Amino acid sequence: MERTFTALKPDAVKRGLMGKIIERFEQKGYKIVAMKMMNVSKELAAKHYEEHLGKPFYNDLINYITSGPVVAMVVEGENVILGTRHIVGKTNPDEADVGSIRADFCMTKEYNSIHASDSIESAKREISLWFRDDEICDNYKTSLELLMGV
Ligand code: 3AN
Repeated sequence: MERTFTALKPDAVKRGLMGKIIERFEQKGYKIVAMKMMNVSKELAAKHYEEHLGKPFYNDLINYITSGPVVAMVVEGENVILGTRHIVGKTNPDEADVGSIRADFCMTKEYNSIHASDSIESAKREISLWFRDDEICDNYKTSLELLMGV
């Protein structure tokens, strides 16, 4: 089963949106196989956002993601990488589809509440960057898995 990495950013934590956002993944039927609240070091932030090094918003991005707690998650499900990008919505909340997290909860692309991997390669890279293997808790079945007999 495919896995993706997602992280609730400090604005989502501070605004009390954690439950509402996590609920969307649960109600979709995805399986949360890892989750932790953490303060992000500058080193981890730099590795995570290495593709943006040199861009005008890079320093603000690093300062922001390290400014308060983040809730990092690994989510599992069929086509979960693409599905999660749809649930999250476009980077710019003004362009995100209504019903997506960024359209419904966010006003700016700087404070856009959530990160989600954009490809199989970045999901693999980000999961291993943020989680150790023994932090993955896939030793349970969701009700949907039981229904589907998987
Ligand atoms: P996404 O999170 O939608 O995959 P990326 O990977 O292009 O977007 O950008 C990473 C993060 O950098 C975004 N979530 C957003 O917080 C920030 N960002 C991206 N583009 C801009 C921009 N033009 N101005 C300010 N911040 C930006």
